[in-house]
Amino acid sequence: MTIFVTGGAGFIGSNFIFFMLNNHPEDRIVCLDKLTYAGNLSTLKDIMDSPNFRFVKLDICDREGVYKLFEEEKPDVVVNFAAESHVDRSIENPEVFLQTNILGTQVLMDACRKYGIQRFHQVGTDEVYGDLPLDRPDLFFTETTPIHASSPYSASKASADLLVLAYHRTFGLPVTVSRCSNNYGPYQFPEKLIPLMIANALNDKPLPVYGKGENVRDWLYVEDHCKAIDCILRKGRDGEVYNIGGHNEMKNIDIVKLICKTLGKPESLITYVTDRKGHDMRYAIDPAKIHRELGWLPETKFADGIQKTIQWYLDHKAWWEEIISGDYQNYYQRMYGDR
Ligand code: NAD
Ligand code: TDX
Repeated sequence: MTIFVTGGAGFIGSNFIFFMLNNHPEDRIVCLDKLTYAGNLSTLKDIMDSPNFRFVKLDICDREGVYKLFEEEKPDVVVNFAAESHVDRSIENPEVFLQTNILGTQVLMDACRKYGIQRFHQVGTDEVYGDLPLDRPDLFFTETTPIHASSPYSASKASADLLVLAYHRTFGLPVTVSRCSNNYGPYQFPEKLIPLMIANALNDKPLPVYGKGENVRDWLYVEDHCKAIDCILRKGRDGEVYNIGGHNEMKNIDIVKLICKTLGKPESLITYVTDRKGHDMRYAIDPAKIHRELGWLPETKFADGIQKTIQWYLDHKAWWEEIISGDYQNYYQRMYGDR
């Protein structure tokens, strides 16, 4: 099979490519990535010369470029990771989120319709369901929970999901959608909670916790997410949505304290800053459907995954230091300067 992986120079996409090359060496992977601030080609350096891998710098909104690549490569499967993915940035500047996350997805699906495809898989997020109250630990997101997006990011991802499902119903496009909880692991851009806190702690810089740090996220080790997507590609039913998560809810503040403890840094680095606008309180996935229908279960316990992740950032300082020394600094100043 030839598999198009969009956004493969980012966090989850790159982990997915590594997983697929290791586990399905018979497949050919073509990675399409615009290389925005979040795309880092150095992440893919070890596989650049692999015979069954090709990298193409391409914006998924570039219809002509996308059609040309479909004609040339004739993909069997498309897995769409390409997106603007950071909630805080969507609050600063929503427009690019609508362009990439909605219109880019449409271009890819139009190409699939025009050239034919066995499966278009949309990588979605649990944020489309909005949030759950802290005092109702019995509530979870299922695939039938109503869409109730809070941020421009989640609204754009919800729009994309709806469009993907509409292309299935209207045009018969063979699609699947997955909605995953928060991922953590190697190669996550140091603007997201876990890598940001690790990098700042190692540099003895303040650890900016939004509000009271009581918001709850449901954390999944990135490799478990990759395995779930692979499962859906091979066994999932067309037109279906699958929630992915591992029942691993944690308060932000507890994660930050755990990072301090593991790195031997004082909790006095923790700085409570102004809350995120519209900040979702709690996410919690019910993954019963993917377990029941496809047999998927997460394998990495948080206690192990977080230690592996912290060790990865310790062992790959050059990877994240290069990011922090670049354009990222201006962004950091804009986001945290006035807090
Ligand atoms: P990321 O920001 O690390 O990577 C996004 C990648 O997409 C980057 O390589 C970037 O260069 C590329 N990209 C952006 N715009 C593009 C465009 N117009 N054309 C081509 N490439 C473009 O994101 P991530 O955390 O790896 O997330 C990947 C996907 O998974 C996203 O769709 C996101 O919504 C979804 N998701 C993420 C999480 C999470 O916890 N990180 C959880 C659930 C779902
Ligand atoms: O500096 C920070 N301080 C802080 O308290 C940052 C960056 C975050 N936070 C809080 C906000 C959230 O409650 O930590 C929590 C996690 O924040 P993010 O890492 O920005 O993730 P989140 O907003 O939960 O969204 C993530 O999970 C779902 C991904 O970025 C999305 O792409 C995915 O869809």
